[in-house]
Amino acid sequence: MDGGAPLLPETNPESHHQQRDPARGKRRLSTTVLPAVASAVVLLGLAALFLVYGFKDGEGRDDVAPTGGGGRVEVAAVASSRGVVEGVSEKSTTPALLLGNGAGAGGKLRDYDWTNSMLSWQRTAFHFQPPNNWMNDPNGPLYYKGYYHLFYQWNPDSAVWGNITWGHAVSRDLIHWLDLPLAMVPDHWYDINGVWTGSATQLPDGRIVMLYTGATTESVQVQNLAEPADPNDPLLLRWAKAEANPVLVPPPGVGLTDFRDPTTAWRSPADSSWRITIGSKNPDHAGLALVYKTDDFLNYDLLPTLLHVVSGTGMWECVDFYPVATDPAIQVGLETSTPPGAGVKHVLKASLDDDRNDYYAIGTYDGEGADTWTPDDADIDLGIGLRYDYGKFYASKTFYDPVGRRRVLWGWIGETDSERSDILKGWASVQSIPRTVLLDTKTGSNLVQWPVVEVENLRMHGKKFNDVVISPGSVVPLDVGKATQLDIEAVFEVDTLATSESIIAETGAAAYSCDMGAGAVGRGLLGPFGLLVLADEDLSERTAVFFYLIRRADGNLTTFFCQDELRSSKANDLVKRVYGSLVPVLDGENLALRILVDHSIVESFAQGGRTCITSRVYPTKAIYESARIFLFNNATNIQVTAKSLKIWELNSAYIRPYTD
Ligand code: DQQ
Repeated sequence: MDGGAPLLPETNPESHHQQRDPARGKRRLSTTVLPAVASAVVLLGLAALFLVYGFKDGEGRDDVAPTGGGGRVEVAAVASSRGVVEGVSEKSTTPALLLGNGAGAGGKLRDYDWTNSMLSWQRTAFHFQPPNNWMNDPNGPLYYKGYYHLFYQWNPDSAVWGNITWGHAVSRDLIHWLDLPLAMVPDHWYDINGVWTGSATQLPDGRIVMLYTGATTESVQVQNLAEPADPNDPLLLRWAKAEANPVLVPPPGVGLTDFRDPTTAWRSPADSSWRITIGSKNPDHAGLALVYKTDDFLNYDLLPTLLHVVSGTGMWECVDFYPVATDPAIQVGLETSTPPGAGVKHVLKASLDDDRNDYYAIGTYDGEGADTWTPDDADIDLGIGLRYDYGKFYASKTFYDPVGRRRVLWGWIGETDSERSDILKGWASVQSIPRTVLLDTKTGSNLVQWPVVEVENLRMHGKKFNDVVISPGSVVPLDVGKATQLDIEAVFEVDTLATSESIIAETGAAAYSCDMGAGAVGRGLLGPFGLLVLADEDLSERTAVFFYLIRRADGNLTTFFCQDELRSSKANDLVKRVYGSLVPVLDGENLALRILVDHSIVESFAQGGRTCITSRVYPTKAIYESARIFLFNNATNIQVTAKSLKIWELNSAYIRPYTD
């Protein structure tokens, strides 16, 4: 395999650390565009086949009854979800839809008349998606013999959660993917109700151990071990489950369905044996992380102390634990076993089942003593403070990439529509763009996430705008041509005269949050302003990405970064929210944001990735050639200038099924 022609287009991350000039984007056509054009042809062919034959599930049942391009589509068979009865609340939209604007008087959803062309447009072009059906958590990411491997929770039978198996895809560059045959299926008593989430550990001798949660015949959550059946195969096509499985069962005092998602192992700095942590909760509803010690990944000792526990946070799913460098001169990721000490902090992350958000905190790991972790700031402890992403982003996982010397994060972007719509379109969920994660050494108190540099290889023609003035109450159209696959970088300057002289302090930052009031159509003294993406010509649909400043009583500014989906679609059978949070802005910094638009995904990064927001949106009009972008300023007392605006059209990635 190694000596043959590459299966996938290759790019070298080392050559892309420079900021690119959008005007020069076209030059890369010969190296990256042509394979991607070929893939687009394959994808279009596949899409045409889907439209003609519908999406078949594993048993050949039609999940979609397609009509002609503009006709309404109907659900032929309603697959029911098994998540809740099996201990996983996999789809959080239903209750929210019933409470929100989608519900009629009797709590019945008003279904939108989705057409095939609207639904087909929603499929993304450069975010990873399997060919069809339901996907959730990213699992066991790793780099092996020239390939990045991504496994994912997948239902082979339908577009709703259930029958969970491990899908598997490989890439040379984290952007272009070959979707491989299933890595693991539920076929033993210890995982017959699902091959659930797990993580990979690469041992010093190159051996890979994969630990994952299995749901047993009785739906008890146990931990299992699997290894590549052929370590010489760089694609790692076949996996062998250990004879000894399950290698861990819920310990006394831990609920039988509250014991899941083992982490990548790290080496104890004290005795060189391995440690893993597994999420759970206690009877008082405190979320917690158990720590196990192992030498051989078959036998484990539960340590008497918890890695960490936080009251009121409920079940911790998909815990992740990794080191980050504190030295500004070291802008690389750290290998998972990097010991604590000078220049190293540890990040603890948990996915909170209660609210389906990913929280993290930065702190110190005591590896020499009790194997505990302590947050730097108890006020923003895990689950009550910072989040990776303030939009739709869950069950994420990182891995250390030894080639790029970086830590890479993936998250599951779920749907915010109804299960009926997921069945109509035949698929559900997307993985986020892979993001590098570093400690923000300027603030010292948060992470920064940024799309992996290889995304920039997809940049085609770009446009630059400088010094665009956006007066209070105005909307400025930006002529960029096709606006459904974009990479946008914007730097804003706010007229400081106005902010310092004519503004009396608003009631204070505590009085504002992104989701209060009218979102992007509200009018404050110093916000909102930013961009409208996936907007149609007359702005009847648009998704707003914006800043909102508040002058505090002490005269200083507090900055919020928000994303407003309330007017993103005419359809009502959707959850539409205004997401967002505070973003630190240091002295002398301009306001900066980056937005990736990929059909129905808007993934945004403020101030270099200090605060991130991802939306899954469902426009009905602002699609295909009708999608536009605009600048807007709804603040009453500031003039905003887009100092620099770079907008690239992004090519489609090469994501296709593998054939032997
Ligand atoms: N998804 C998996 C579980 C995990 C949950 C099941 C998080 O292992 O806790 O599909 O989304």
